[in-house]
Amino acid sequence: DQVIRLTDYRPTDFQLATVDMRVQLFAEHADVLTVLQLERRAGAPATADLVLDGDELALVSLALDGTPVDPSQYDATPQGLTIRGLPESGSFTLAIETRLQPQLNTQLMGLYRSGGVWCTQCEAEGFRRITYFLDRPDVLATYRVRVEADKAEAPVLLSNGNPAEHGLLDGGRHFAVWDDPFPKPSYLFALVAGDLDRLGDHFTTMSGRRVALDIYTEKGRAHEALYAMDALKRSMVWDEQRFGREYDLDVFSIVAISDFNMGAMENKGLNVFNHKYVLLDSETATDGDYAGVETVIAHEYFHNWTGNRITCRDWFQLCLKEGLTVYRDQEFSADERSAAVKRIASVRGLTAHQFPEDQGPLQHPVRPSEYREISNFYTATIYDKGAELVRMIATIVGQAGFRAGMDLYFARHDGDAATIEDFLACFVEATGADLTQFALWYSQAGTPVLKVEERFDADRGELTLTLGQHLAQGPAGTGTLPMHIPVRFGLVGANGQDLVPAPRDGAPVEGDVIHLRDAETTIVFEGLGERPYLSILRDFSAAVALRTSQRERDRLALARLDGNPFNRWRALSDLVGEALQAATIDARGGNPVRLNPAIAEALIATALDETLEPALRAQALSLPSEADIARLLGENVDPDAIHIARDAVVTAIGRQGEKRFAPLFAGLARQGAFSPDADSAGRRALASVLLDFLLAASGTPDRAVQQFRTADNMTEQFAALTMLCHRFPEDDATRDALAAFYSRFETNALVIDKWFSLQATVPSPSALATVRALTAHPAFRLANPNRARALIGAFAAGNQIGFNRADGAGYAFVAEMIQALDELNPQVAARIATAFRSWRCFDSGRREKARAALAQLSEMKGLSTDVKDIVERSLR
Ligand code: DPP
Ligand code: ZN
Repeated sequence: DQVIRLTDYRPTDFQLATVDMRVQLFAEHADVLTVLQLERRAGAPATADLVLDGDELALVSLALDGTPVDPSQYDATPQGLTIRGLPESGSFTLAIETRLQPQLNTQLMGLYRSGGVWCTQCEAEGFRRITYFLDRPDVLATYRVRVEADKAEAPVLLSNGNPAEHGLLDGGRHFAVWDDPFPKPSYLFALVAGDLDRLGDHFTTMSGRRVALDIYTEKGRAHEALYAMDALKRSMVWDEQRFGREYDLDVFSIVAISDFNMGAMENKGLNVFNHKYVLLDSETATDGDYAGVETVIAHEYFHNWTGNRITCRDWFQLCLKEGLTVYRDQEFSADERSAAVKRIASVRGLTAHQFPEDQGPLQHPVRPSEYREISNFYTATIYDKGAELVRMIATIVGQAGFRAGMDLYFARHDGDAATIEDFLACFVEATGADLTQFALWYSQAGTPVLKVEERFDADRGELTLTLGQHLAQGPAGTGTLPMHIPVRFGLVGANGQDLVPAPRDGAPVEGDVIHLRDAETTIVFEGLGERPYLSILRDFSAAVALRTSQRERDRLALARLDGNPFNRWRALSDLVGEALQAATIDARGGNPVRLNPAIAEALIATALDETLEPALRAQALSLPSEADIARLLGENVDPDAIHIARDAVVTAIGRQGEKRFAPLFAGLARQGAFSPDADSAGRRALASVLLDFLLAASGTPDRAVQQFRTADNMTEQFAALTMLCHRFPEDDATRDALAAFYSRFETNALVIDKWFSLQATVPSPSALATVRALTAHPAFRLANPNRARALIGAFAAGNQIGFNRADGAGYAFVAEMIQALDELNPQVAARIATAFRSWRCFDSGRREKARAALAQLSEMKGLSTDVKDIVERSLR
C-alpha cells in the first residue's frame, strides 16, 4: 500500500468545469453515464495523460467529444482509467459509462442499497466507486444529474442542488433532473431514490428567500423527524445570527438511512443521515439521543459553509472543515442549552476519546502529514482536538477578533479548496495576532503537559505562578517545541468573588488569559491582601493535561466557591479522580477500599446545591468511568481492580448520602407531560445518577425495577434497565426486564441497538459469553453498521473488564469479529479495531495477549488496507 504525503501535493494537470450524469437504476444493476467537460491546465505538460481514479469499477464505454476512444488510447482497470493523447488546449468532453451493482455493495461506499432505498456515500473516496473521476477535493465542478428508476419502486428521486425537470418514461419508469449551481468536489455528490415518506416544512432566510425543507424517512416514520426539523430550523437561524451565514439553494433535504457508515454526511443540499440522528420520539429515544440529533443536524447544516462553500484542498486539511464545524456545533449547543454543561460534556468527551488516541500508538497531528487510508483519519484528533484549536484561536484573538477573522475567511475563500494556512492567515490579517507559534498545534502530535506551581508570599502580598509545558516525543515522531498555550484563569477570594489580578509589568497576561509561549514562565501577581485560590485553565482553554500541586483543601474550596462553573466541576472531578486511583491501588493490594468522607461530602453538597442547575449537578456526580481511571493510572493497569474500586467508591458515597439523596430523588419526579428540553433533561440526568447511588447503597434492585415498569419515556426506562444490567446482572428481575424490553421494541432497530449494546457493556467476566451468544441472535446483522457497533463495538470500546479479560479471550473474540466484518465493510471493521489502541497501558499479562491478537490479525490474508493500517500502527 502506498503512503500519501502532504508534501507531494500538486494540482491536477486537467481542470474540470462541469459534470453531467445520467444514473439509471434497475433491480440488479445501475448504469451510469458521466460526461465531463475538461481542459488541460495552463502550464501543464502537453503530453500528460489524464489519470482518473476508480475503485472496483467496470468500464462500459468511453467517448471523446462524442467519438468512441480507440482502446489503444486508454487503459481501464477496476482501480483507474488512464487516457493518452488528449487535446493540448481547448476544452473537450469525455463520456464515461460504467455499470454498477449497488445491491452487492456491502462496503456502503459509493452507490448502495439500504432497505430497498438507493443511496450514496462519497466522502472521502466513494465517488470513484460510481465512475472514473478526478476524485479529490480540490477538483470542483457544477453538476447536473438525471436519475431514472421505476416509479412505483422509487417515487422519490433526489440529487444535489435545485430540482430542474421531472417526467414519465416508458415501462412505468420516471426521471428527475437536479442542477447544482455551486461548484463542488465529488465527495459532496449524493443521489437517493426510493419509496420514502416526507416531512415538509420551509424556512425564510434573513434576506427573505424561501427554502423548502424536506426530511425523508422510511414509510410511516415521518412524524419521528419533527424534532430533527425543529433542530434544523434553529440551526439555520443561529448560523445567520452568529456567523452571518445564509442558506443558498431553494431546497435543503435530509434523508434518513438505516445502513450508514458514519453519523451523517453533508452532501450539498442533500444530507444523508444515519437514521439514528434523525428519527426519535420520547418513547424510543433518550435525552442523550435528542441532544445527539440536535448536534448532528446542526453540524451537517453548518458544513454548508464550512466544508461545502469553502472546502479542503486535500485530505490532510480535513480538520479545516471538521474541527471548525465541530467548534460551530459546540457553540450552537452551548447557546441552545447550557454553556457550562455543554463545555463539561465536550471536555469529558475529549479526554475520554482524544487523549487516549493522542497518547497511544494511533497518535497523529491535527493536520497529519501522511496517511495510508484516509477513512481512518475521521478521528477524535481531527474532529475534537481540531475544534479545541479553533477555540484556542478564539481565546487568543477574542470573540470580536474571531468573528472578524471568520468573516474574512468566508469572503476571501468562498468557492475555494483551502488550507489551514489560508484559515490562519485570515485571523492574522483581521486582528494583527501572531499565530506563527500557535500553528505548531497543527503539526505536533501529543497532549502537552501543563504544569502549574504556586507560591504565596503573605508579607509581600504576592502570588508567584510557575507554568511549564512539556510535550513528549510519541510514536508519530512529530516535533516537541513549546507551543502558544492560552491559559484562562481566575484568582478566587475567600468569599468566592474573583479578585482583580495585577500581574507584574511585562508578564504575558491579557485580562484573564496567560499566554504561555516558553517552556517555562514565572508570573507574579501583586497587591493581594489574602491568599487567593487559583482557578487555572478555566473552561479548559487549551487541550493540555494539567498537573498542579494544589492541595486537597484548596480543591475542596474551589469545588464550593469557584465562580467558573466548569472549574468548579473540575475541582471536584480531580478530587474524585485521585480518590479513585488511590482506591484502585487499595483494591489491587487486596485491601479494603477507603474514601475520604470529605470528598463524599463535597459531592453530596453539590448534589443538594439548588443554586446549580440540575444538569451541572448530574455532571459533578457522574464519576470518572473505568476507562477514565485506567487513563489516569497510565500504566500497568488492572481493569478488575478498577472495577472493584469504583464500585466500592460509589457504594461509599451512596451510603453516606442515602438519607439526603432519597428525598432529592423523589422531588425530581416530573409533574405534567414529558418534554425533551434541556432543563427537563437535566432533572432526569440528576435523578438518574442519584438512583444509581441509591441502588448501590441499598444493594437491592427494587427502585430500578419500579422505575423500569412505570417510566413513560425511554430516558427513564433505559436508565433503569442499564442499572439493573450493570448492578444486578444475575437477578431474575433483570432477565425479565431485558426480555420485556426486547418484545416491546422488537420492530424498532434503533431501540434494539440499545438492547444489544447494553448487554455488551455489562461489567462482568461473563459478558463475553453473552456477546458471543448474541452474535447468533436472529436480530444480529454484522452487515448493518449500527448493529455491529452496538454489539461488537460497544463490547470492545465500552467494556473494560470484558474486553480486557486477563485470559485474552476478549481480545481474541474481537479480533475474530473484526476479520469477519472486514470482508463486508472494512471501514467499520477498522473503526472497531481502534479499541486496541490503549493495549500498552495494561499489565504485562494482558499486554502480551493483546499483542498476540493484533499480531495474528495483521498476518491474516486478504485484510483490507483500512484494518491493516490500524493494526500495524497499533503495534508500532
Ligand atoms: N459526514 C461526516 C461529518 O460531517 C464527514 N464529513 O463529520
Ligand atoms: Zn463534519
